[in-house]
Amino acid sequence: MPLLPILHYPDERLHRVAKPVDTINDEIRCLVEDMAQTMYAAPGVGLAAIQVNVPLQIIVIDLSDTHDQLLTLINPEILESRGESDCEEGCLSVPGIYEKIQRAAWVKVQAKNLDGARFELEADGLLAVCIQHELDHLQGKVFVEYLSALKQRRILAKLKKQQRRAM
Ligand code: K1U
Ligand code: ZN
Repeated sequence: MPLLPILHYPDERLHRVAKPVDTINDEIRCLVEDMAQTMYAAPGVGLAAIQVNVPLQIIVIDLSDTHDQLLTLINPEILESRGESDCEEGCLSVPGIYEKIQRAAWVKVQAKNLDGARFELEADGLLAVCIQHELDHLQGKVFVEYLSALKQRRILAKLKKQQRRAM
């Protein structure tokens, strides 16, 4: 299973709006498998296809320690949301940056699974936060864009420094 390179903010390709998946075929199933392995190896608890340079509406999430609770959401849509939560978030495309972001505390989401069957899922806690974070990726939005302009400038400077050190 090849690990896929993850795009790093401020790469403009992270700002594309992902397109719906028309047909769930072997190519899509292979991509989902590679995304899952890439997420586990990073390590992370979620990954959107746009982060591996595929602008399609595909998300994988696994909050388990055992890496055996993979959730695949294809063409996901939030149907309902309630409440407020202030949770610290990270992002595999913004390495080393963790910030509190205000989101809905509870969401009901509809998506297709790998068999093409539609399902609904109700989530709270970290799963609700992760679903909203990944759905933002599908709209071309990265979590740091919720922060003030000053914080965003500081984050960009820190990322540039990290990138220079890695060269
Ligand atoms: O979208 C991403 O880049 C994945 C992101 C998901 C996420 C985490 C926390 C709040 C909102 C969204 C990550 O997985 S960041 C890494 C992380 O949270 C983690 C890493 C190792 C173990 C456990 C968590
Ligand atoms: Zn992210």
